[in-house]
Amino acid sequence: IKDGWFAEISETMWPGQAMSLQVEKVLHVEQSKYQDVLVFKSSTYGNVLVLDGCIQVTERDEFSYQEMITHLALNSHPNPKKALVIGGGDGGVLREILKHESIEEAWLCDIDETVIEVSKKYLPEMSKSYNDPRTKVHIGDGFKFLAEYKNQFDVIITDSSDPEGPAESLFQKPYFELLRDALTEKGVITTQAENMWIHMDIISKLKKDCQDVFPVAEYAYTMIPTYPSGSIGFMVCSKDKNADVTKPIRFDWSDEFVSKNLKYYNKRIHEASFILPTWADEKLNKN
Ligand code: AAT
Repeated sequence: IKDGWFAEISETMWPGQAMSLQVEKVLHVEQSKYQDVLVFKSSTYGNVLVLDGCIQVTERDEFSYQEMITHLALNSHPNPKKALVIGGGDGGVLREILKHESIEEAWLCDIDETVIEVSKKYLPEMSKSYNDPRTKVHIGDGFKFLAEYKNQFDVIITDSSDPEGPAESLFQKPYFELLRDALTEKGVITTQAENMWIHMDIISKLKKDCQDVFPVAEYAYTMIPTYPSGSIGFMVCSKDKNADVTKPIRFDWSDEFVSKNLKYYNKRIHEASFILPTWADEKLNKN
């Protein structure tokens, strides 16, 4: 933080550019066992959670990411009852999972208890789902956790930080094999899959690895002002070779429910999020 502004600088992950937010007040600074944790109140984006210098969520735009990573997966599954989040310590993805009536259990495994603690304190709209009786929390490394479960979850959402740091293993092929094996027969996954303007090489590799492991693997994206370059993508994969994840196969919500409970996701944006600009489409979908 310099002269009242936070700048998200990373020479390796987004060289030569940095999103800046004006800081009204620093709320929390801590070095946890795994990462630097910072929470500040910004002048126009609400409270902001930063890990190792990277913006994780702001109260103003978090819904566009959390709704999309969650509902792209859950609405691509015929009847999701048991869901798991890897990462996602702020609780936002849990909140979205619990909007589905079919859900009986929502599990979360984050490596860092500190993230959960500070979110309960400073991000109440995201962390409220920790009080839901369907929620089960496990603190630990997502990779190790997954290795212990076979044929257990209908949907698994990997809401992880970027591949530099504790989340590195969550971007590698052995992780996708663990995901596949932890899923039930028609299981679906989504993962945080970076930005097409700056990470095309990571995305191409992610897509290839996912296609080796899952019969269906597609890239979708959402707009979000406070992530690098203003958008972020997801890999959406299914174990069911006949599945078409680009269309919601199930959409239980009335127009009234949608306008009251969802701010970004709807049927049409589900379909639209898989349609890529020409250069990205050529790189990712036409080879
Ligand atoms: N909901 C959007 C916020 C995130 S949070 C990413 C979470 O992943 C953090 O809480 C971090 O503690 C957790 N995490 C990191 N590594 C692991 C691991 N190996 N196992 C389990 N949890 C882990 C995503 C932000 C995206 C940022 C884009 N630039």
